[in-house]
Amino acid sequence: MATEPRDLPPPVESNGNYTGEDITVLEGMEHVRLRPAMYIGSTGEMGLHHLVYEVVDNSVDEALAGHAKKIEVTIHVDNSITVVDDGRGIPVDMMALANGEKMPAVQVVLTKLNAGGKFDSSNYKVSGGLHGVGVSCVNALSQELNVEIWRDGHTWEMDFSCGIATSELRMAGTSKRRGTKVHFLPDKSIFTATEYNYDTLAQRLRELAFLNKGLEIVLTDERTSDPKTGEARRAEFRYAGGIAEFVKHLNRGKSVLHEKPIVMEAQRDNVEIEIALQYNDSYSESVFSFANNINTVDGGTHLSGFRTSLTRTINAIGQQLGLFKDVKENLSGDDVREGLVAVVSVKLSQPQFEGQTKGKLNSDIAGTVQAFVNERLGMYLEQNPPVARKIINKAIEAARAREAARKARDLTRRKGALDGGGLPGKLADCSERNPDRCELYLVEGESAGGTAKQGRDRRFQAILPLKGKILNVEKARYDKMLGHEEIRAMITALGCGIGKDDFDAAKIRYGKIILMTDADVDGSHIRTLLLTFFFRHMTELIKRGNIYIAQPPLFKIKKGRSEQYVKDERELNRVAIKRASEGMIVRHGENASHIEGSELTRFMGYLNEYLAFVEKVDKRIRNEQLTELIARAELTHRADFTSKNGNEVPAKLTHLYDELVEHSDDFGIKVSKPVEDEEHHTWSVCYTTTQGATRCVDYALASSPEFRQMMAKYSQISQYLEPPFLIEYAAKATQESAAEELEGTEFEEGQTPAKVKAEVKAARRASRILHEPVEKSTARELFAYIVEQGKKDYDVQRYKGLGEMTAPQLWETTMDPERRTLLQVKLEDIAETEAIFTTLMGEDVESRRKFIEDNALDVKNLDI
Ligand code: 0RA
Repeated sequence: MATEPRDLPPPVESNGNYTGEDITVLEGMEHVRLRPAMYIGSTGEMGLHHLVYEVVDNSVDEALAGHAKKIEVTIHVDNSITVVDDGRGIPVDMMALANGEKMPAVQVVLTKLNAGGKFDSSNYKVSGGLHGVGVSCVNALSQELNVEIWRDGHTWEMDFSCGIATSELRMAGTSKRRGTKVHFLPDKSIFTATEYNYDTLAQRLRELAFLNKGLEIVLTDERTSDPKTGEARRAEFRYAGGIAEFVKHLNRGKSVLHEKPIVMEAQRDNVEIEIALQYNDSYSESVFSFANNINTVDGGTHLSGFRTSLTRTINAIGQQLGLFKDVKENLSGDDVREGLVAVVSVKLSQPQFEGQTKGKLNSDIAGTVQAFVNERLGMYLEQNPPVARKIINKAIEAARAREAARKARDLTRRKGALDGGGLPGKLADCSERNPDRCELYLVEGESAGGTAKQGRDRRFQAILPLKGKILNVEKARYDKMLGHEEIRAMITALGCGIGKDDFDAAKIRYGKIILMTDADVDGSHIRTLLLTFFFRHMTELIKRGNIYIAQPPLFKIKKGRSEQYVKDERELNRVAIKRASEGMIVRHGENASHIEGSELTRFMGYLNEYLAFVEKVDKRIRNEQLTELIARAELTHRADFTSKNGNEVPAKLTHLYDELVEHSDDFGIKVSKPVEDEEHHTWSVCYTTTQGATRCVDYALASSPEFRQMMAKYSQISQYLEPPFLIEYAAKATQESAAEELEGTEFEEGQTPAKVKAEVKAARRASRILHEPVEKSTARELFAYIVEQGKKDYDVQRYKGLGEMTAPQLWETTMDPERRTLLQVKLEDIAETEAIFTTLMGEDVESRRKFIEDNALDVKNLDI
């Protein structure tokens, strides 16, 4: 770490040692589980991600104290998380508690609330999660938590569940490493959200790397794999330049007024201050402030100190340089912040935060920061007059434009164009008046708008069709924006006004504002333009969760005149499986027992999930047939890898070894004798491929989340999984005529549909014998064959335009609250949202083209 030394706060413990008595347990772990929101803010997506930040913050503390250099975060396939650092390792020695009980320090850290604080009080702890509650909260809220510690030449392990130790601390083996690994699975009975968002974690970890220069953070997402390389998605964050690089990152794709960010850093009055700023030629402001690595979204004393000084300094230098000859008033704060990108980061001991979300710094440091910026920024601008001139001239231009905009707004306001007075002509309003029940669809194009008007439920759904591309508000000043017809129509329809003085979110006429655009490049561009508008001018609506994105179906399947829309790839497979498994028998294994009908459909569903995990596990094995064979060895417990008397190879592993040797020619592998691993005292079997790669079936593989999940699915269907598989199916023609027969039948009294169905079934069964069975030797091939059969004769199209659908289809697939899925637009991280908008909206045509290409059809990436 390249940070300057800091003054230490007065130590609480005179000798710096911790003892059991020091740990004040304020409340039990039960309370954390009872009132999780009190500790981590929410049990939704935010809280779920907080668990990661909480653990990572402990590792960042190790880094800030100079003991760790690298932190690795992994998202596993079951949405469990592993955080590994190369710090000192959580202490493992025995401690005496206040009640005389003794337990290992690591258990204290992980099971006693606020224990961390006591340990660290002799350190200079500057980091801290948003709630700073400690890793014991993460433990309390995890179904499962395992620690591995490398310390003093040993490997230590301990397991927990819901905050309670489920094992002793064990010395598992020997190791030269140093550090801590924490693996946890958030408790599904507590969290309402269970899926980690890669981008959310990436943003925060990148931010931490920017804020702590030199620290390396690696994020890996084992749930995904690159279609080309098969590798898990991965990002490495390490910035030697710290927040100066942060500012450059925020300005990427923009035209900057000066090449290098202005950087000011020093320690004043026990506060470490780091500020970087760089102007671009846009009209918006992006200033981010942090206190002890926490993003202070509501600013606070550090930010106001900076702002005050910025305005003062720029006015003072402007006077000095004689730039204000024909400017009447001083430049305002808004003027000097137009086009400003800045990061203000302070680190101090015992920071005071205000408000429930700790979004505002309250410590008395405004004067310190202001004096510091006065001095450093003043000096910089004096020494760099060309830069000073550019910045000040831009601010002067901003002041003039602001005056013009004020006049324009007054004019439009007088004409009544922006209040709800006269609604736009092309708005098809709803009859309901209570905003909570009303929805406004902003629809791309007049024609889709027309379809939506016919398809909607006019009681609560209003439609506003938008013509062509709306104005890019990123590139236009206020007055020009208010002159744009589509934007004016939108503002009027929304009814909440616009601008600093007039906007009032409470006046919104619709609780849900739903963007409905085509699933193509143009559509995603229009959606982005709309989001830019809301982001820049009605941020509050995004914060309140009023903005949504409609999700039209992704596929259309057609056969003859009948057509069906399906939501996504999963559903497409489900439909295909259902179709194919009608009239099909699958025999499996040596004794050829068979499955058919609904049992087969259900089996296919499980098989689909099982194969998804086989694919993940196969990232390590690289031969699916071999992976399936390893699954059949059923190595699920640690005991399967250990032997009672220590030096005997465990039975299941011996069996696997024999199987591998037997099939070594088929797989092209060379198997070596089982070996015992030093670090964990477990046995493993390894083999070498023809390419020379050595792979091992060991406890690490078997305890990986993907392997566990694969085995969980395996156990549901293991009885059916013995190859070979024989597929017998009904003649296509017979199937079809049977289906037609069923559809066309008008049922007479006494003739039940069930009876007709039974007849059709019998006809199919009879026709089957006419066909040669098809043989498949792996579960994967079986699955692929059945899906292929299900898609046969059906025309599967990637659906494109909203205009393709009829009004009833649009209602059924996209607008009906009972059946649709809406994506809520979130403002999780303004910094990154800003960067994405810049990529899309800014000058850099090449990066914009690439971004749109990469993301055009992936709506999720725009779920900002
Ligand atoms: C308590 C005391 C010490 C280190 C830690 C906790 C610690 C916790 C975590 C959590 C993740 N990684 C961690 N690394 C360290 C001080 C250790 C000492 O004095 O040796």
